[in-house]
Amino acid sequence: MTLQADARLTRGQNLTSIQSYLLNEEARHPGATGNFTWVLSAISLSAKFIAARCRRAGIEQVLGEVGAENVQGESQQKLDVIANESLIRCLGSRPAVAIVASEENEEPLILQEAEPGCERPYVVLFDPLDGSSNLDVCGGVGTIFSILHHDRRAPNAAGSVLQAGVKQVAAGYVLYGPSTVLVMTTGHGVQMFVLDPSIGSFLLVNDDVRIPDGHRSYSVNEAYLQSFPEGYRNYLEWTKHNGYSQRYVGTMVADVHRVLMKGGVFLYPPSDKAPKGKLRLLYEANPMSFVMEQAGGKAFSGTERTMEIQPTKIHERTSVVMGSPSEVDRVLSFL
Ligand code: P6P
Repeated sequence: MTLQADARLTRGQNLTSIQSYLLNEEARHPGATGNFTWVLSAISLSAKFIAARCRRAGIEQVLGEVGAENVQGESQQKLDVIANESLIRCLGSRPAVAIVASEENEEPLILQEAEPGCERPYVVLFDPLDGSSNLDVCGGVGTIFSILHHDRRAPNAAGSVLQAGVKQVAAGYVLYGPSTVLVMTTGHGVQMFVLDPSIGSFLLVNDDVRIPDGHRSYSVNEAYLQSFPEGYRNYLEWTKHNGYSQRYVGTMVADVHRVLMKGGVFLYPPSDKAPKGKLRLLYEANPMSFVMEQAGGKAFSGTERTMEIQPTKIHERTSVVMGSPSEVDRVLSFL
């Protein structure tokens, strides 16, 4: 056998893991310290752990509620807690992560005072298990993450967390469905990876995800239709006479991923039950908006671009309209 690799034996095997992708990207930035790569690899490691636990949820006694409520007043699922702890532990082991903020924690956690040597430590915000109430019915659930630079001038941890979405240096999500998909952006387009459980690696399947335009489909919980503001009701009435389909899982990651793959629009308007909208600005709307915009889509909260909203509270909520540019424009025209 000659020494050079005999490609015939591995032809067609995808061997671009998320680690090799990130290291290649890092090599393209001469000043890179590797800290950013470490943070993303921590998220990837935690995602593999969460995926494994979700796969066995019905076997291990981790379904159901823990009997406690989270800061949102929502009953915590056991896997919410497991996912949250895995992310905190994986990120906590990285010197470059100064602060984490989670849907499951009232206040941000200061993992370590930023080491003097670490010139640009990061803040990582996440929803550890979005849509976890779907777990008991084997529905798609997800992890959403957003990465910011730690703002040392901020008076406290919360101050460093409260940055507008345009300040994100990276964002993405993991969808735990029939396969486990990790979609991310660092501001240079959108990359998609799929977990190959046989080798335990996320493999690159698309290095430039673009949202299709022109697909007549919308995703909203129409049970609240009567309490939506008039503009949204008029748009949804219009769709009924113009050949639209409707899809809704009830997990933002699953619904938005379908819109990213197929086109259309995802809506969570204000309602009587959620006057500002239900979704959280910092660790749901902003990261998903970053991905959507980087894939050629649009993301608004009412008539305001979501990523330009200046947050005032960690768990503040917002309404959401995101998807194909022409469909978002159509919704906005009704608002
Ligand atoms: P509703 C899940 O609880 C979640 O936070 C998002 O993942 C999802 O888009 C939304 O709430 C679903 O809310 O009111 O339709 O059940």
